[in-house]
Amino acid sequence: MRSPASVAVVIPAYNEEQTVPSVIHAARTLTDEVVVVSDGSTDGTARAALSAGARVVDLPENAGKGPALYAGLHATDAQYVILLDADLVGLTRAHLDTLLEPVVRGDLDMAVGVFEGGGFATDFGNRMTPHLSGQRACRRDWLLQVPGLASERWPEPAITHALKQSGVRWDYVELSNLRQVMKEEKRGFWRGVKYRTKMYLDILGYRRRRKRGKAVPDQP
Ligand SMILES: Nc1nc2c(ncn2[C@@H]2O[C@H](COP(=O)(O)OP(=O)(O)OP(=O)(O)O)[C@@H](O)[C@H]2O)c(=O)[nH]1
Ligand SMILES: [Mg+2]
Repeated sequence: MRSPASVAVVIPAYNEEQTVPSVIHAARTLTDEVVVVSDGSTDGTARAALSAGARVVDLPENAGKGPALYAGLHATDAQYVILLDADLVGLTRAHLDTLLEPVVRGDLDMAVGVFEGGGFATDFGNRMTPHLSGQRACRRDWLLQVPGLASERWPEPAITHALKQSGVRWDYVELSNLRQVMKEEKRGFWRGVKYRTKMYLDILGYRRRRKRGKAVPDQP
């Protein structure tokens, strides 16, 4: 049985036409409320997401994962949200339950998914930087008040900071036999390396932006 629309799955997707359909199909085994946000994708991401049964927020300009998430959270009124990356391979309903159940039970305010047994490269990457995981479940209203969410291109450092500051209960949960397509595979080796370098530089700059007051609370 499907759960009511108190749970939405929000998927930021930038040029992910290859993998987003299967992520949506798995998400729709849990809820009809599956929101994909594409901002300026130049491939068929929005069309593929629509065909796979998602609600699509298609923004004209690329602004980053954080602004996309923020727009997606406003496109639903569900109480709980599961955040997923669009490049997952092997996603099943069991992974969604693993993320959501501790939150709905009230044991955690946020569950953060880490890959286990999905392949050396992605397991290793995820184990090195589990705090950057895109797989999470929490209450939608908590996430919406995270300072910087709407303005940070890569929102995970802002979320991590908010988790520490607010003292909410969070923990990692294992997502077995799940992996993602790495940037070097998606974009080609050198473009992938370039994109990855830019991502890490942006993430490393978060603390400085926050201290300068540039990662500020967001207005709806
Ligand atoms: N809407 C939107 N989504 C984005 C943007 N940048 C990244 N994403 C999505 O955010 C998710 C994570 O991005 P990736 O580029 O795969 O980053 P990652 O998984 O942390 O990086 P690697 O492990 O290094 O490949 C994917 O679903 C992307 O499509 C963006 O600018 N806009
Ligand atoms: Mg990825």
